[in-house]
Amino acid sequence: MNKHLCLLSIACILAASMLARPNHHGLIPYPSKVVEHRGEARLPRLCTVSVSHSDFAVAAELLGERLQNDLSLTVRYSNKDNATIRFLLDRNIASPEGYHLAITHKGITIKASDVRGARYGAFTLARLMYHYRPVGMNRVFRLPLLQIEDSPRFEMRALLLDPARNFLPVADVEGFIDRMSYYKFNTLHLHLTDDQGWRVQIATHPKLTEASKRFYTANELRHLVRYAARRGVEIIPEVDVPGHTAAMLIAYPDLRCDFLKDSVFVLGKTDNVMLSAANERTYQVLDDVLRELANIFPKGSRIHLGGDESAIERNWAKSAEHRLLMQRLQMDNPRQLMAYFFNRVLASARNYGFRPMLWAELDNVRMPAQEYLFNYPKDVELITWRWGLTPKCIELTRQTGHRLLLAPGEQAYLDYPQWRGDLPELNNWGMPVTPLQRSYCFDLDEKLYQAGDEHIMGVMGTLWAEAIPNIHRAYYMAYPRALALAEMGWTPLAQRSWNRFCEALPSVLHELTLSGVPYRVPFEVYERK
Ligand code: TNX
Repeated sequence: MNKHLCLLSIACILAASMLARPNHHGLIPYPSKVVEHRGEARLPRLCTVSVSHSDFAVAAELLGERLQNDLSLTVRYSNKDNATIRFLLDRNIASPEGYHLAITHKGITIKASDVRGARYGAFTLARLMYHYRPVGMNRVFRLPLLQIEDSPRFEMRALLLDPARNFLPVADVEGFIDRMSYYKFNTLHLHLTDDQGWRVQIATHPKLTEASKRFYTANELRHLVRYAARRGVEIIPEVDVPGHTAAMLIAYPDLRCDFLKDSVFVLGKTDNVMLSAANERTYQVLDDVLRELANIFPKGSRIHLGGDESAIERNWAKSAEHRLLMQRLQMDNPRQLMAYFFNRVLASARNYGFRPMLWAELDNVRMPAQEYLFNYPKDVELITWRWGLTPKCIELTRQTGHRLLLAPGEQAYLDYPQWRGDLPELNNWGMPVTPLQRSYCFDLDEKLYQAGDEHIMGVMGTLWAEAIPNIHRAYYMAYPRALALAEMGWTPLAQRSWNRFCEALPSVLHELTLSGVPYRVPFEVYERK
């Protein structure tokens, strides 16, 4: 064969195989739409960045921080039209979290209608630049010519941290927020109170934090709220009542359901005590707590008020004061007192401008679960979590019209081990193993959503911390499974692909390694073929 013809056919085969290979571009969560053109754009090591709208300055700064810190590029902010990377306002982009990213020979543009979208465009670009970073002696950045149109599938992508069980210093929470926002999570649920500790200082009831060595002051939380907001993350504080309240009851024993008032219990060991629903002081203290929290969190913020795992049969059901209250309210079942209790506490929350959330509890936690524990008011957003009950919760809320966040035990409980014999090695009560593939595929395998399931708000991964002593373990348990949940929450169903996700993973893991973020190496991903 003629030498030229031979070279040409090799080139054609190579080009064809490159085009045929589905290219993930190292992107997790994968965007709604990626169009690749032939060719590449070269970027100078001194990048200029401009914004057409002052609101987008924060997106440009966050991009600059990533490029300088992770990729050693020099970034200059400019107001010229010929900057290498330009953020442009485009009011036609319908989703406030959506963006268009174009990499062309003439430079890079990120268009959005809102700072939220501009920020996500910046994060996608930072991820792409990391994936295509020059290696070895070559110092030139070459990016494929791409056009990305992207917006989230669900409005809420959340992770939960549990400083109540094991306290996390402010700086640790900041680092965690940086990382999660980069993967397009927009909500951090902070579980601030539980049996093991009350972690927010309340000026009107100082004893709440007396038993804790460490807790957040109001100013520290204010700082965290601002810090998170700059990165597009809303913090949802949780004050878990009327169960999970041992720490509160150690501080104020008079709030305790009368049945157990005289018995001694050990902080951290007892998880079945409850607040009294019959004592007016309970409502007064909770009102004070909510008023003070309203001074920390912006008006209109969400607040989570718990409602999970209340041992009603062991407490309210056996207590004389609660039996009297039931008589007065003409109730025949102590579980109905939950509606009474929460109607009062929710009234305080609303009064201070909060949007309330609760854990979805069903009256029969063994299948088949038919009813709610009580009729939740319509403005309460619910989180489904119990093993086996997510489909039921979706079905019930489809009927009642409640908005529902998905945190299925089978998929999103990031405190459970990622593989047989893996961490956590302490306080492991026989937790079910939840591998990465389950975190990625559970909702697809179970066909969790139907067309028109507008009431589903999104997804949340929970890092319950009974067995997570510090932030390093929190990262290890979260990653890479949080990436699977990030993609569940962001990427449209039609684009979800376990194989593509696995192919993009090494690039993201590399970045986590270089950033010093611990994670579990998912060896099974490499064995899957
Ligand atoms: C159940 S999930 C709880 C948490 C525990 C977790 C342990 C939920 C609403 N309540 O208090 O930490 O299980 O996996």
